[in-house]
Amino acid sequence: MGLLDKLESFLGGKKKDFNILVIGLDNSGKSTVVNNLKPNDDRAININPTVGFNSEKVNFRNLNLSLFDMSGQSRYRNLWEHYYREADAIVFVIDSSDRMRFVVSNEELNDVLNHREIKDKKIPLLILANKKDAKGALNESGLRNELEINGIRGKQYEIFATDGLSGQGVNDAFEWLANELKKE
Ligand SMILES: Nc1nc2c(ncn2[C@@H]2O[C@H](COP(=O)(O)OP(=O)(O)OP(=O)(O)O)[C@@H](O)[C@H]2O)c(=O)[nH]1
Ligand SMILES: [Mg+2]
Repeated sequence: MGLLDKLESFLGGKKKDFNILVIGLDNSGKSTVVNNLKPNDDRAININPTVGFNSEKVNFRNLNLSLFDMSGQSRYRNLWEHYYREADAIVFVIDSSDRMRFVVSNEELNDVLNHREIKDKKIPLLILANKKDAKGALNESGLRNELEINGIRGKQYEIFATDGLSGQGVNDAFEWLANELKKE
């Protein structure tokens, strides 16, 4: 803990515990990204499609993040909304090489943003254009053009291209998120 953080917590400090909801279509790489945020020794070697959800606690830039890594399979997507009320941030993961499903992904994102529990909540939204290493992947500005984000209403959002396997871009993305959370 840095001196400033110590001083902050001594003074009654700022909130440090945050619930992060990690959502997006199945196979977009949510669990892989979450795994990459863990210390080397704690990382899983194999990642299977998530059943229901998994929760993981990660310390990032002195923040205690509880990551709710939801399953993206259609039959489990109705679970997402049960976590909207408690969410301090949303991470929406898109497979940037899965052009066939951009439309579905976009629809799901807009459904989340227009949900009654989310639409007036001023929480940060981090969009990951994941699998940037994969053949045919759109880069972050390509995805920005492709996405039609409606109902963002006062939320801060940013798009980062990531490779969940190597971790490229993941740190920068969560750095942005941590800074947004620290503003709260
Ligand atoms: N090339 C490449 N493959 C990735 C990347 N991220 C994840 N994958 C692969 O994509 C597949 C799905 O990854 P998961 O992390 O299980 O995806 P998920 O979004 O958690 O899927 P569900 O739990 O079913 O919703 C796995 O085979 C991963 O190895 C990436 O950045 N690049
Ligand atoms: Mg998963």
